Amino acid sequence: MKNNSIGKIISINKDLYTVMNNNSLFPCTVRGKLKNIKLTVGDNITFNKDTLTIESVEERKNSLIRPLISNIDKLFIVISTHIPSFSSYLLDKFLVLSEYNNIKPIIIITKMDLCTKEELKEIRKYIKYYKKIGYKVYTNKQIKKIKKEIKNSVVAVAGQTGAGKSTLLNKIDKNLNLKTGEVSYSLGRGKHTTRLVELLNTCEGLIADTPGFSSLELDIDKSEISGFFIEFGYECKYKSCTHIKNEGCKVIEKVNKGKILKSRYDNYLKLIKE
Ligand SMILES: Nc1nc2c(ncn2[C@@H]2O[C@H](COP(=O)(O)OP(=O)(O)OP(=O)(O)O)[C@@H](O)[C@H]2O)c(=O)[nH]1
Ligand SMILES: [Mg+2]
Ligand SMILES: [Zn+2]
Repeated sequence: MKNNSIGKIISINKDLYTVMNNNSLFPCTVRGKLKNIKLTVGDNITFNKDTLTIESVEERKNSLIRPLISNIDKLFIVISTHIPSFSSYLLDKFLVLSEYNNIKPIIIITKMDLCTKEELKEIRKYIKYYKKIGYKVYTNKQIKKIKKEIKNSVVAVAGQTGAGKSTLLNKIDKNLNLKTGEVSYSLGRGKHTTRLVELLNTCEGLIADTPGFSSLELDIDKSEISGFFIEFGYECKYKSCTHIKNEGCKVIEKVNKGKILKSRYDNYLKLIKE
C-alpha cells in the first residue's frame, strides 16, 4: 500500500526537495518520470512519507521565472523612493506581470524616510492614484496590515536590488533573520544580497524573499498589454483601440484631462515598444 501525502515544495537545493506538509518538513528526492519535469518551489505535489520520494505534481496556476517559483497568490511589489530611486516604470511593469499571471499585486513603498517634503508630496500623489484605480498600497511602516496580507496566502516579494525586500521581511518576522545589505554596484549592475528562493513559513502563510525577478521580460502579446493597465480597458469605447492615436480614444482624452496619470500612459507606450 502506498502511503501518499500531499505537500508543497518550499525549497530546492540540488537534488534535495524540502516538502512541507502540516507545518512539518520532509527532505525528499525525485525519481522516475518526474525527473523529466523541472519541479519548482511552490509546486503542490504528492509524496511518499516512507520513502521520501515525490510521486506526482499538480498543474500550476502560474509560474514566475528568475527566480522560478509557482502557484503564487500575491506579489508584494517593493518599490523604494531612493537608492534605487523611484521608478514608476518598474512598478507598472510589475503590475502588468501580476495581472498577466493572475497574481494579486500589493504595492509596498520603502525609504520614505529619505524623502524631502517635496518628494513626499510626489510619492503621495502616486499612492493616491494607484489606490484609486483599485490597488492596495502600503508603506513599509504598515507592518500589521502587511502581515494580514500573508495569512493563508503564498506570497512572492519582487523589487529591485536594495529596495528593502529582506529588510521588510525581517520587520515582519525577526526570526526570519534574512541577510540584508548595502546596495553595492559592480560594473554598474546592482548586486543582489538575496540569492536562493525558498518559501518561508510566517504569519500563517508562506512568503518568498527573492533577488527580485531582475531580468523582467514580459512575454505578452502587444495587443494584450492595454488590458493589464486596469484603468484603461473600460475607459475606451473602441475594443481594439491601442490608445496610440488620438481619434476618439478615451484613454488619451483622460490622460489629457489628468484623469489617467501621465506616467501610466507613458509607461504603457514604453512597454508596447519594447
Ligand atoms: N533609510 C531606509 N533604509 C532602508 C529601508 N528599507 C531598507 N533599507 C536599507 O536598504 C538597504 C538594502 O536593503 P535590503 O533589504 O537588503 O534590500 P533587498 O531588496 O533585499 O536587496 P536584494 O536582496 O539585493 O535584492 C539596507 O542597507 C537596508 O538597511 C527604509 O525604509 N529606509
Ligand atoms: Mg534581499
Ligand atoms: Zn483608446
